[in-house]
Amino acid sequence: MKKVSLTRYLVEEQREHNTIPAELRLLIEVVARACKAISNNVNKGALAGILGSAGTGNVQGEMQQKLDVIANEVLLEANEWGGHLAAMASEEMDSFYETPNRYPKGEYLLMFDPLDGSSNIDVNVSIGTIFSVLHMPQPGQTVTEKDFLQPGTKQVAAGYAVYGPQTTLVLTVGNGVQVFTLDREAGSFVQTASNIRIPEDTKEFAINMSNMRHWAPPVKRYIDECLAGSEGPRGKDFNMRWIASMVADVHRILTRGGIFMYPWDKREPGKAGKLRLMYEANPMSFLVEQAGGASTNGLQRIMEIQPDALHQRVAVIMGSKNEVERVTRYHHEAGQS
Ligand code: P6P
Repeated sequence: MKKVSLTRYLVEEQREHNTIPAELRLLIEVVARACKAISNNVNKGALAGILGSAGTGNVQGEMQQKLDVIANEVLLEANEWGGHLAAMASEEMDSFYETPNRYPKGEYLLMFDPLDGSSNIDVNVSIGTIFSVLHMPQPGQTVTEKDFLQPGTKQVAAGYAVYGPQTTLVLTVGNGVQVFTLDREAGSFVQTASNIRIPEDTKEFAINMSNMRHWAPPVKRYIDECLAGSEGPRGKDFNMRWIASMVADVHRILTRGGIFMYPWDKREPGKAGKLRLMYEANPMSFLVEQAGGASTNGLQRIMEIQPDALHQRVAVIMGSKNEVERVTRYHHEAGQS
């Protein structure tokens, strides 16, 4: 594969498919540079005294890690001055952050989970940054939360960086899924895979099994069948993986197939699920669908859900198409509401 930098990919994609206007290209390059800076911080870890709790909580009611706060700051500072954004929203912030009046406002909205999988930071397990890009409905107007509340089908770009053995950026602008690996010597992301595809079938499922007693029947039925293996109704043995870092689990699925599930459970019946729709489920769903996979909340395509709140949560079932369709079918058969 010829060495194609992220910048060259974006320029050539714009030239050939007109999918990446200059402002969007700038946005993606700025986010990529911010992910490089976050990667450098993550890699320092204890050496820089940035592990452990920040001693503050976020809107999710979660204890923030020092690196959560650092990653959030890096993304805000990198993006606020470029003139490509009207506003940003983050898992770590109660409300959105409008581009300050001292800078020009752009036509895009950027949402992100600055550091997903924080419980893995102190134990040196892969974590990542997830981002989603929407058009500002009325550029130039004062931004309101309502401007963010667009279904996932309206995303113009989505991606994540996974900070693992390699630092990898996975991106879609609606024309397939492209993978870039950080070349630390050159300090740039280089394309290492193009138009990746998720196998429609799999033998690998990802779910937190300790929640089994809380699941709705269709999820229990599906997992029981996987556990029954070749002697059971599926006629094949399954393997299980759970990294407790959505970015790492979804990256594995984009790389070799699988199904990722964080379903609704009865502990918090009022909450649709644990994961957040706008900056976790929607961007990951865009990537998964662009790679030939499927993504539902058990009943409907996640990207068709009309959001009603910035931090709303959603049940997530995504990955290999035939497996996601099976779980979704089980929900419909159960008349699961
Ligand atoms: P549990 C990380 O906190 C996260 O939001 C996702 O990245 C991950 O898939 C999930 O929560 C893990 O949740 O309940 O297994 O710790």
